Amino acid sequence: IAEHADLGDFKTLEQFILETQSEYEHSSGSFSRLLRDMSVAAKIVNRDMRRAGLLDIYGQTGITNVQGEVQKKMDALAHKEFVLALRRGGECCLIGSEEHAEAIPIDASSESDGHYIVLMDPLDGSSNIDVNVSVGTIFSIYRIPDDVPPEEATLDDALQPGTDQVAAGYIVYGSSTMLVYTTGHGVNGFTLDPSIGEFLLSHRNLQTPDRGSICSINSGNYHAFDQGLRDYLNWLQEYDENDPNRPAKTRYIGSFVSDFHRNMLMGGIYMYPSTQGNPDGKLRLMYEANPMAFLIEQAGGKATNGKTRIMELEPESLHQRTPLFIGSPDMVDRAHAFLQGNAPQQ
Ligand code: P6P
Repeated sequence: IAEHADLGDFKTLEQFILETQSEYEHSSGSFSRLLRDMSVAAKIVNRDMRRAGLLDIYGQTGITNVQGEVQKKMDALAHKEFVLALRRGGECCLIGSEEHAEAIPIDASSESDGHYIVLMDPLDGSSNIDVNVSVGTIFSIYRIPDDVPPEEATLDDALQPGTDQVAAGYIVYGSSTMLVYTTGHGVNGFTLDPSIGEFLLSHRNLQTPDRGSICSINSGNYHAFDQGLRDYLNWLQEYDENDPNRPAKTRYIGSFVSDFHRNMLMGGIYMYPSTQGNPDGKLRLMYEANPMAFLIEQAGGKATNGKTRIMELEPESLHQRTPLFIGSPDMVDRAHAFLQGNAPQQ
């Protein structure tokens, strides 16, 4: 049988990391182990996520997190699993999490250089958990400045612009569980085969279409939108016999990771602008907008705050929010044209 087996493209995440990272990082392998640690936590969260209803861990801890949102048990569990995996791995020295007001120092293990910082939203879209809608984990990885010993790393060392990220990725716990990440050399997606507990390469070198027909936005905030954005949304809904992408389809799951993932694959734009309830936008810069901006740019797309490239924004705090326009490049450009009042006539 062996000589006839179709080798196909069977490649585990670990094999892929070993093959690709050795080209990029100095020989320490520390970064590769960090990615492995993240994938281990992802498998544990996935396991708990798939059993949540049975283990009665839906529902709430009653704790209110720094966002003022009541923490769901799965939120807290996901946060704990990622922190534990990173502590065990010892490759990072500082964690920033949506679920924790302050940065969390981690004792880097003696045998690693531990120069990495992980910023994460352990479980984004958690309001969907109890209604069994897809949710996801988002992470962003930086190196601490070379002159900072790991044990002295502070939050200031984490507040670097998105352009300084060394890696970014997400796990989407959907109809299947996928881990998608970039280290600045393209975007690759891995689908979990639960029967063998391995993430297998399923989406090599993802590229997002230049334009698409999907618009993801909470139209319930229409009353608060600038006129330019209203004009863009109205333009998207107009029929144009010469434009296969209009009228656009509205797809808004209420779970950023899922909306982002679908739009990256099919083409589309996700927008969370300034609203009455969230005048600075709702998405957080450091562990939602920046990592997804890194990914979408590596996939050929764009991410801005309506004016400025997300990854060039100078961070001021761990949990700061930003308006976000992210997805197919032509759609982000078109949104900008409307926002700046020079809407194209056609
Ligand atoms: P709204 C989830 O809380 C989240 O941060 C994103 O995942 C999602 O796209 C957005 O908020 C939904 O917010 O205000 O439209 O319900």
